Amino acid sequence: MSLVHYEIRDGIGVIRLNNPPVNALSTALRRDIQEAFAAAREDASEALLLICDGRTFVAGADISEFDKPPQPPSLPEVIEQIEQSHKPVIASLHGTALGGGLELALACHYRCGLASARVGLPEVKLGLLPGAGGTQRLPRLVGVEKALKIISGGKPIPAVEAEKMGLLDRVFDTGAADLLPRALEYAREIIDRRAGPRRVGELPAPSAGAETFSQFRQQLDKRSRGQLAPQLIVDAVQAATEQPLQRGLETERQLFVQCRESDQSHALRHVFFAEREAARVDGLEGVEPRPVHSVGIIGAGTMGGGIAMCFASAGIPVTLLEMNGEALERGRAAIERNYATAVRRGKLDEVQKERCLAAIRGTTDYGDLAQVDLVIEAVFEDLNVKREVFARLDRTCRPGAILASNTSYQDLDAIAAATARPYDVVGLHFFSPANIMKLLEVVRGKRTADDVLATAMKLAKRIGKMPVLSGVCYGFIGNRMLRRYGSQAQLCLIEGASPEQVDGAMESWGMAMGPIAVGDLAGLDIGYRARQSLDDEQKGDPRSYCIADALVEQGRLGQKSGAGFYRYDAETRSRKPDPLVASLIEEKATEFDVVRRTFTDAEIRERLLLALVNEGAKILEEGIAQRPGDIDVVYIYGYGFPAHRGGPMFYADSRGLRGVYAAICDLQAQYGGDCWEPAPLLRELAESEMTFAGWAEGNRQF
Ligand code: 3H9
Repeated sequence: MSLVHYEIRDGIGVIRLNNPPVNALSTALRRDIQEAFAAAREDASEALLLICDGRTFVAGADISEFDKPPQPPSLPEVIEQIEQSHKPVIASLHGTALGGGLELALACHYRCGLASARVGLPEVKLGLLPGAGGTQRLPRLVGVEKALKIISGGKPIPAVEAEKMGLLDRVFDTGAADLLPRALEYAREIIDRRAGPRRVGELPAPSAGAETFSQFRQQLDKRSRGQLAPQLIVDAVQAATEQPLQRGLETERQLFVQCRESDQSHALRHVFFAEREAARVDGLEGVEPRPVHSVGIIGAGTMGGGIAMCFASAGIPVTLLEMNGEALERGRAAIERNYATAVRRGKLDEVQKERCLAAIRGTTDYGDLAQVDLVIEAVFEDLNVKREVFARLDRTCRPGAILASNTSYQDLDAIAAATARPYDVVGLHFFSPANIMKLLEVVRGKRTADDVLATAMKLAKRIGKMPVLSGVCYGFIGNRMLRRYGSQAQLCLIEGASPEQVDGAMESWGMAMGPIAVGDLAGLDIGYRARQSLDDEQKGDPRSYCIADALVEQGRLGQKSGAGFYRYDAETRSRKPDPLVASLIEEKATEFDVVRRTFTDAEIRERLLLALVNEGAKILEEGIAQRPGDIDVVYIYGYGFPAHRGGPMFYADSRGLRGVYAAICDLQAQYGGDCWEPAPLLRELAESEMTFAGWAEGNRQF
């Protein structure tokens, strides 16, 4: 059956695309579009209208086809055919016209659409550049500077803004049902005006001085350090100013293929699909989630306040509970400050801010939680305190309410056991600052009910989070791996590297922030306090925390106290190495009989990254994570792992598990310890020349 329906309405040939879910330009769709335009060429229609069924206009090329051999017709061929049509062609947009979808619209002679539509060229987020004329046509239409911004930023823009810059010709402020009649009227107007085809490709080449490009490249160097696509985007747009259309299109094609074949694009495409997959819990298909109309949050500290903001911003009323009025007031003031910052940064307007604040009601009375649909506990990280809270919730909340804990380390099953309804208990591990960070670990206890889990996954999306399922273990997926990573960073220090070398080695590789600086940012007292509740075995190798403990005992808690591993400038918060810390590290090395040596950056990276991979393999094998891609999503969204490297498990797969396993065995021989005990799954996959991804796929089929 054809994916394109064609009919003539009042002299206008209506070409309707229907390729759910997002009308991606698969081979079959490209072929059917080509056939429809060929059929329309000689018929009685006076103009052609390109429109889509379903929730959106075309969302781009079909990303899943990029790893397969290309099949004709190519998108540039289809686009050329449309642009050359001798009848005027009008694109009619709704939803999102993205990537190849916007390029298709740019091949049309006129563009109209709903005011609610958004348009963009997000290829850069996949490590690509627009490969079907976007880098050549967009600057001809909107100028070089705007085009550079749109293409290298990848962020879709609203239709109204697009109209202002001449990217859209007509915007309709109506609902989706009226799009077709309004677009037909617009097409009729074009016929009556005898406006004829207006080809973007025939507009004069855009102009810009060499300086525009060099300045933009410099900005990109800072913003997207180490990434290929943004730089090649500038090359492609520059070609539009220097070459005639056909040559420019060839240049764009070459650069597109270079990007498509790059490791970075493979990694980013993996992340695209992993993000979507992570939101699915195997075995929960068809389970009906519980309705959630109201939420209670216990604890108005940094975490509780941030969580309250997530729900309030999504329009879900929140009851925020604290022990006393003073704590509640402090929490409320912090929330107000955060919303005020969002307004200052243009993310919210005053009306939205007031609406959000009005959605949060403070209380000190547990009774006010009796009727809410979901309660999230965000109190002090102590098992007994949390169990008391849950016992109380059990007595207070209505039957069927979901009881969630935001714990980052405690045993969720032990918390659930404090209630008579462990099946209603789930972990919702938000990351700090909770109103900003996208990651949400949804923790499934031994007895969590399926519909509770389904509710948590769905709700996460509603509040704009990226949910990933985790089983119960110390630290769940992210913090369990972080512990290994952080320990290795500390061991590198005591063995001879400086804090700035460790951070520099990871940041130059692409991590958003090095591990030592992250510790200072989070506050060294947090780990210190957490260690107080552990026995020596749980604490691990004392060499991996003795320096941090000593710093805390000197009152150096990190950024918040002006000093931790680094010294911080009070105003700019920029970090500076501190000779006192260098001496402290040496002292500790002497105390623990460690002979210090020099490190290369590569050695530091090897230890830190392989520590993540080995622990990740254990997590996978134990079934704590559903899939390797889930672990990648956790690390990218929660811990600043560079998306263009695909996450730790993708990194290991791309490097080859045989080599990874051999390197971990070498580290084990050199350093010993639990961290380097190779994960049995890793050994098995290395020996059978497999990848984590291949193993996960096989498991699923099995
Ligand atoms: C490109 O166009 C290159 C050209 O310049 C040159 C070519 C020569 N392909 O996100 P959702 C699937 S590069 C294949 O959950 P939403 C997605 O995997 C492309 N599949 O929905 C999911 O499948 P499943 C440039 C795609 O409503 C389902 O659709 N375009 C594609 O939250 C629903 O997706 C982009 O980068 C695709 N292009 O958001 C746009 N897009 O249900 C990428 C989606 O099995 N897409 N799927 O998991 C998006 O940003 C969002 O999907 C969109 C809808 C905003 C459209």
